[in-house]
Amino acid sequence: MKTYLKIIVTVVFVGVMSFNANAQNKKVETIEFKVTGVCGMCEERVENAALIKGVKMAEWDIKTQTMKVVYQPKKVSQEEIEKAVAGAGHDTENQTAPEEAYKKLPACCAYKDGVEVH
Ligand SMILES: [Cu+2]
Repeated sequence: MKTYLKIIVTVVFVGVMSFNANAQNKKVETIEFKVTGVCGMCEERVENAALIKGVKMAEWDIKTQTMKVVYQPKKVSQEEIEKAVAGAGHDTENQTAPEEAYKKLPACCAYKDGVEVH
């Protein structure tokens, strides 16, 4: 009978622990950082680029040039998210878009070449 009880306690304990670990992995945080862009096409591009693994939501505001991201810190870092956005051709607060990626942007999105927000 004692062994039986020990097994039950162990099973419950292991269950609670793995439930906790799971909850930890799913914990989300919200961050904001600057992303440069000029139009609705940019919005779609930067939001899609930010939606990498571990990112739950990405919303870019053209007026404030600010990207709001809800993500799981256990799965992805702010640096990785900003790099993904920069990789799509848009400078972020801490990452510069590679020249090749910027050159691929349509003319209406060429924010570094005097194109204003429109
Ligand atoms: Cu654009």
